Amino acid sequence: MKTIKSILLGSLFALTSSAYAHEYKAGDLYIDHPWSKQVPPTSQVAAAFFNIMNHSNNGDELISASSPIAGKTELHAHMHEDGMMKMREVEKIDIPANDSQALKPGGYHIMFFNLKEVPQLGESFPLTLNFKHAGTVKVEVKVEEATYMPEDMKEEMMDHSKH
Ligand SMILES: [Cu+2]
Repeated sequence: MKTIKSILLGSLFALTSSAYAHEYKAGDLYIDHPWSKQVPPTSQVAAAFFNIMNHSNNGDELISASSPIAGKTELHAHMHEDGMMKMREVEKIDIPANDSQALKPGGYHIMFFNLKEVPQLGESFPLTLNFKHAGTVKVEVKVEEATYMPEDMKEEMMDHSKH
């Protein structure tokens, strides 16, 4: 028999359709294709990535995030320290005026801890983003395969391989 808790958590997930564009707007900010890398069903952690375009003459900041799937949600950065890649929590993620900021593997990301239920491939889960100026926007994060890479990252790698 299903517990009430698992029924409630189960309803947080929905199958996403590729028929509609997966893009969100918060003021002058455009958030493109929020996605998460598939993790094992026993994982306690997951991460989310997306590109933010700022069509405003003023800079903005992503100041916090939250999701019902996680006990704790943090803004993270990856950085080189003593020759090693480490990740740590940051207070905010800057979004420059008339520019974009990419959250991607190896860079800035949203980190989920103490997962209450692990979203599986093909599912999506809600994420609330709080911006200093643009305010709050709720997006759906789509779970992608472990090998998934966004178009802009593919292009970056192609550029590097030319040199
Ligand atoms: Cu992290």
